[in-house]
Amino acid sequence: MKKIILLALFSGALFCAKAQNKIDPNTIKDKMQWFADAKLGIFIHTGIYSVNGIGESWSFHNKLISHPDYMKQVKGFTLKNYDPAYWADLVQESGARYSVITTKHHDGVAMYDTKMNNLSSVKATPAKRDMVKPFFEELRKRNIKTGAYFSLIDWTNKDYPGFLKDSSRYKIANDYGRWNKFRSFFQGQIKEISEKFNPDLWWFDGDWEHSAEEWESQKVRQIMLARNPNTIINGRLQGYGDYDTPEQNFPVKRPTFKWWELCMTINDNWGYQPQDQNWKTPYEVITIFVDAVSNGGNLLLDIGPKEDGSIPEQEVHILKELGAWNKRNGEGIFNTVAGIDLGHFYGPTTLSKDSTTLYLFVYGKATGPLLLKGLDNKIESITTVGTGVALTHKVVGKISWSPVPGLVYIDLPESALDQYVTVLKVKLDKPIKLYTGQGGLQ
Ligand code: FHN
Repeated sequence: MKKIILLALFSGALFCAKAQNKIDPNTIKDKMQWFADAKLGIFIHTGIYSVNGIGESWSFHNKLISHPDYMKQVKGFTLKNYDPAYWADLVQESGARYSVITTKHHDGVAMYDTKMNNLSSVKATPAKRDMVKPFFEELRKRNIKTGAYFSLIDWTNKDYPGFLKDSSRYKIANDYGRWNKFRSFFQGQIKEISEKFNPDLWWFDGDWEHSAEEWESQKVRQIMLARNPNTIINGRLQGYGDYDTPEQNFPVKRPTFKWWELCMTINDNWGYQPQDQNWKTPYEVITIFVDAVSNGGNLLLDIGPKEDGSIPEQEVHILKELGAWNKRNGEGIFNTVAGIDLGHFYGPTTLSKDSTTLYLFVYGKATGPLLLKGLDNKIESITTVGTGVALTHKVVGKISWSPVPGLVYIDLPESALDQYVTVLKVKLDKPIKLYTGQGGLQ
């Protein structure tokens, strides 16, 4: 019943990842450091669904198109303008430190040269190309970490129990041999991807259809770690992943997960759909990004290339604007940690790792005076990160005999504002000390 409700909720858009509960964060702390510092990744949904420009996998699962008609798209997948170096350049220009590409979505069509069956961009489409290999090579040349998205669900595979939304092929309990056959198949693909591409990060999807025991999640984790003990695994392996992945939904309160990443579409869909012109603006993307980082998370921003391998111009524009903003203001983002509570500053903040610098993020056209509360430090200087303008401030209401710090009002002239989000760098005399009491005499 639970499974039916979950599936009903799906239109391929909403999903909130389960907290990882089987992996002790202390045992993986070191390998997670690059991920914690990376802050931004670019997600790429590429697949045959871009031929008709329809929903990735879900369109046939939800019976918007028949499965045979959906699969006919393999014949139109040409990749004739696929330029992996350009893709990697674009990822780099956005400021992202990692990129995750779909090696296989729920439709079962591999985007690499799998030897486990013939359903791949290499064997089944006119592209006759492995997309993953050259992309990873180009990313590595640019020092960008590589991520492999892999769908555990494989609705096209004849040995996979699930198929259309209201029909399945069989029940595992009634045909364990068949399930075992599928398990050898998907685990074989995971071994292949490990051996061929050695991803820095694995991004599983679709674990909700079966339990950890059924997927053999623990064994799957070991397959990947045997090849690369440092590889990072997202939290969609029924409790055997390293970090959590809220999807499309923005956390309002700071998540309690140790490591997390918000995955989000750049318009309303994961893959290329020409009718979807509901692009998020650069301002929206940047504020969402800042929000995630200020709460200790990453943003994995998704794009959907066309069947010929070209990237829609609106996506290029947004990635470039994001990159230009990162170039101006990245000091307040990369290699920082989550900021202070909203009670101290009514906006997002981050801290340098030694917490002697506080970064304040000011959205839109707001100008000062901005208010900082409960800061029990001496301020050495305040400047804007992007434009390097020195700002003046005033401490108000400090009572000499009281331990309660005064209010800090910061002047922010309009001329110092960033086009999107302005970042202020507050240099402190020592690691940040905050007063969190209730005021008064205590
Ligand atoms: O069903 C998929 C969906 O198509 C898309 O791939 C997203 C990306 O996170 N994940 C799934 C649902 O959670």
